[in-house]
Amino acid sequence: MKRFALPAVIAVFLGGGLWLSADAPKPSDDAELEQLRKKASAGGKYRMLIAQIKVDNEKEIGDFKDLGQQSRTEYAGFKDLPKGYWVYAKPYWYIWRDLSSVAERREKRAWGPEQACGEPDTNMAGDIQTAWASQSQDDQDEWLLLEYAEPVVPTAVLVHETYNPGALVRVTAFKLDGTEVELWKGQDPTGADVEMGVSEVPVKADFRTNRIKIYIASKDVPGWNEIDAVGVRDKDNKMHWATSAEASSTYAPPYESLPRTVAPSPLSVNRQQEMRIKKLEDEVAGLKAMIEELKKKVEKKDK
Ligand SMILES: [Ca+2]
Repeated sequence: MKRFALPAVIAVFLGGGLWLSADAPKPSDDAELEQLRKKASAGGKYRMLIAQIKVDNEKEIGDFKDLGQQSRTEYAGFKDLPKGYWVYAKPYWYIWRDLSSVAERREKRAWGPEQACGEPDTNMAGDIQTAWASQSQDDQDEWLLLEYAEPVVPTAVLVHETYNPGALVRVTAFKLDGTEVELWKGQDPTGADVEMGVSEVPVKADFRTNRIKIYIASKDVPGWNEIDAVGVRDKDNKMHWATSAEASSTYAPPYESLPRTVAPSPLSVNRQQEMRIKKLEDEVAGLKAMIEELKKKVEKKDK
């Protein structure tokens, strides 16, 4: 794991035999950056990278530091940082959402972003809990960030839309140095007039990525715009499915509010049923309001 420190030291010595001020090594290619990302995951201890910031000078810290969970939102000039597990692998701070050991034991919550992981498993259109749903139907635009096991050069992103499709407007990828790059922007290939669809977006990238972010114009397409899976096709035509996911919001309750269980307990099944009923009630309330409005319009016309 000292592979990075060593070339840097050699480079400094070769470069005139002087100790230069602790400038960060410049990871130049994807392979190096991937090694760095692996190192920053502390041997797979962490997963779901939610932020990566470059901070060259961490003299106190050295080349590597597993700092543990932090809730600070600002650091070294960066703002709005998410709460998570901080690991320094020079020259980046990586902020991870999950401890792998905890995440692996978790069951998928109904409509949680984790429902967008893995292969498609929602085989019909509808408000079905094996797909990700945002918290509200149309209150804000949404995004879904997918993490994949291995970085690949993507040639297409396939978004499986299973309820109120047609809201996909943008696809980006994160380079291994943390930069977000737009791969596609436009009108959803799946129209809002169909029940479900797979939006295949061809993309061109000259870098490897294991994090794809999709943007959903939820305000423009009425109802929950649910996503069942997001596949990435690589240049060898191989499909990859996400291993972790994070979203702008979710209809699922926070994990902290759920009973801690390894297998689904009757309690959590009840809770999921409660959530489902609550969601149906919300929809009914929305429909009632719509009917009332229509009634008023009709009455006005009659007058
Ligand atoms: Ca919507």
